[in-house]
Amino acid sequence: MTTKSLTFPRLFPRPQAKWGIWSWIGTVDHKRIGTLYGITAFIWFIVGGIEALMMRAQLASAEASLIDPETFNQLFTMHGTTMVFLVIMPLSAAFFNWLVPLQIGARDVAFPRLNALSFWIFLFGSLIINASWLTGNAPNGGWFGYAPNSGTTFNPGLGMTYWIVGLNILGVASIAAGLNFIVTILNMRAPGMGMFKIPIFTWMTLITSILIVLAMPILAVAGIQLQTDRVYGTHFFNSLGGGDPVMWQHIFWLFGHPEVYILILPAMGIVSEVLPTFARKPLFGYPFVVFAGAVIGFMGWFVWSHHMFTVGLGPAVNTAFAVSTMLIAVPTGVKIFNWLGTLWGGNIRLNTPMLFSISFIAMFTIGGLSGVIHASPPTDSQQQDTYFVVAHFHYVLVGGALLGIFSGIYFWWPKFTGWFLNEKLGIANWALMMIGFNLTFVPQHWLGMDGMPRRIYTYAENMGWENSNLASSIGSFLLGVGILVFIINVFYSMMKKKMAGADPWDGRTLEWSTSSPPPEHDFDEIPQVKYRDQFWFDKYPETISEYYGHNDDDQAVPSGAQIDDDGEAAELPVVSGGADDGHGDGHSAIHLPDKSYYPFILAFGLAIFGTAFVTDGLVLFAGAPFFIWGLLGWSMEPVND
Ligand code: HEM
Ligand SMILES: [Cu+2]
Repeated sequence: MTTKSLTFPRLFPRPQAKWGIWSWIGTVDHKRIGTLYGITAFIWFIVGGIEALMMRAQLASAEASLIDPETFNQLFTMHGTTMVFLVIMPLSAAFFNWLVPLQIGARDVAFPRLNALSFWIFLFGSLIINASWLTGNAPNGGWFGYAPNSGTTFNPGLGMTYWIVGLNILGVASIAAGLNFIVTILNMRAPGMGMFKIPIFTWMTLITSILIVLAMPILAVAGIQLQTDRVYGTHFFNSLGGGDPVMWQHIFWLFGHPEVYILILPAMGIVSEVLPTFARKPLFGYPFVVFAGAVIGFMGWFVWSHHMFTVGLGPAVNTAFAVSTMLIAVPTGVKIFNWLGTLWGGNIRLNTPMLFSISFIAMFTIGGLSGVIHASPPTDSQQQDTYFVVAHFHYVLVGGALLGIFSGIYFWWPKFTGWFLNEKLGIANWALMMIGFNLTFVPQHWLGMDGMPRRIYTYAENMGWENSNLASSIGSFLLGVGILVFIINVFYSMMKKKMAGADPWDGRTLEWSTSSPPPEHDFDEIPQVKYRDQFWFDKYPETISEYYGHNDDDQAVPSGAQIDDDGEAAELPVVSGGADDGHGDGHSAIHLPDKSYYPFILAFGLAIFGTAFVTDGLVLFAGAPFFIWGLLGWSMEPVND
């Protein structure tokens, strides 16, 4: 008995166009979704950067009046929120999307339409938050929105509602993407690729995705509680109503500290791919780097109150969190030593991606060390809420995450596009960013030690902070020029188009075995994996014995065999490219997910729902048709129609 599957009437045909806007709106291709994340996040990086430069212009001299206090509050809130949720996270997602299927030998992620949905929800969420600028009501309560300041008593405007609604919508996008990558990495690896043959970047993607799926719901709960306090008069964080504003801090940092690892682990994965390639050595201590990443991800849940040493939780609690925070320096140190071990004795090529990766190690270590300094409650009680803290987190987020991401951009750009970014402009980009970055944030360490509070829109002339602030502001504009040189490099190289070929760097992992850019189906044949760095050993089989102490044929695996983690072989039909699949529909044996508009339509409906919270409840009804249409169309979308 055949089951008749329900179909939902198509209001317009499935997207077929290979190019043009409709091909992007209907795409479910992980590579295209990666590109969409990359371009969108880079545009927000420019916006977040301009917000930062406006603040630095205001702080370049004492008692300046370029920017009024309320606007300054909105600037640092939007800058912090933008850089964390609209720049570093989606730039990492751009790499996850582009690289994970290629690195594990798959043709796409596990849920391609869900992947598209994540991107569109992210886009609409980011537009909703930034639309607040147009209403003059941008969020102003800081990127961690402390209660009771973020409640309506002190903040009656819609700014913090934009913040909460926007972050909750972004949370949906991140959680959906996180689930997608966990399932993809656990289920879609090529035959033979056991867990300890997965490239490090993909491992860090897995750990980051698990953190995202666990941490984002916590922020969502806090956001909903704050929103009901703001709109429906509940008292979660209102002490007059029996609530507790300190509870907001606990809930926010329970999310917030794992969040910093969500920001840094992808960059650590990138650096762990770049260093071996340009040192021409396998990563030193691969298992230790994997375990250190997992331990960091795990211990990251037990340190959140180090953000609250001065709240008054008492010596016992402070001591416990001081110890857990200092302990987390150990797995971080293990990674740093393994990166240095990889460089040690290597045949080093100092090109742009390598310069960014080596700078990452140095700058991140500086940020890590200032972190260990204020992991001790007594010193933190002097540094809390000063520019020392601002310097610390910019060393780990700009010196760490951002420099790591730039290394990845220069490293995989030839794979994404088929052509190189210009090396000379690349070095200029790196040098300007490094000089600008250090000139911006080094002086902030001693400004903080000298008592300059963070988030002040100006300072008195007699404080003696002028020179350091002027240097810091000049540095930030130099950093801005560095980013400008990067943009020039992209357009200049696009004109020059110096072609790169499939494997321009003599890479080690599977993404370099495909063409540049890869074909839509990624691999003509699903790769067979026997070793970590399989592509390297495909190219240099003679080196296998050097690394594994045996020759290739000892461990020969029949082609097409499915290998589980213990290396046991099981017969599977060989999947090869091009052959007709016998459906008489001209489709080859390579099945690719079909394009679909429904993720876009569903995300659009959800976004309209969100705007109802900052406009009028009735707007919900405008979102409902799109939401229902998207949901039903998607769930009843036939395959290959
Ligand atoms: C690219 C150059 C950057 C410059 C020049 C810069 C500059 C600034 C400035 C001036 C502030 C306000 C400090 C205060 O008044 O307390 C700030 C705050 C902040 N920045 Fe950056 N920043 C940059 C990049 C980044 C990046 C890449 C991140 C990554 C996530 C980031 C995250 C933050 C956060 C979270 C805050 C705190 C906002 C708050 O107090 O609510 N910044 N930054
Ligand atoms: Cu923390």
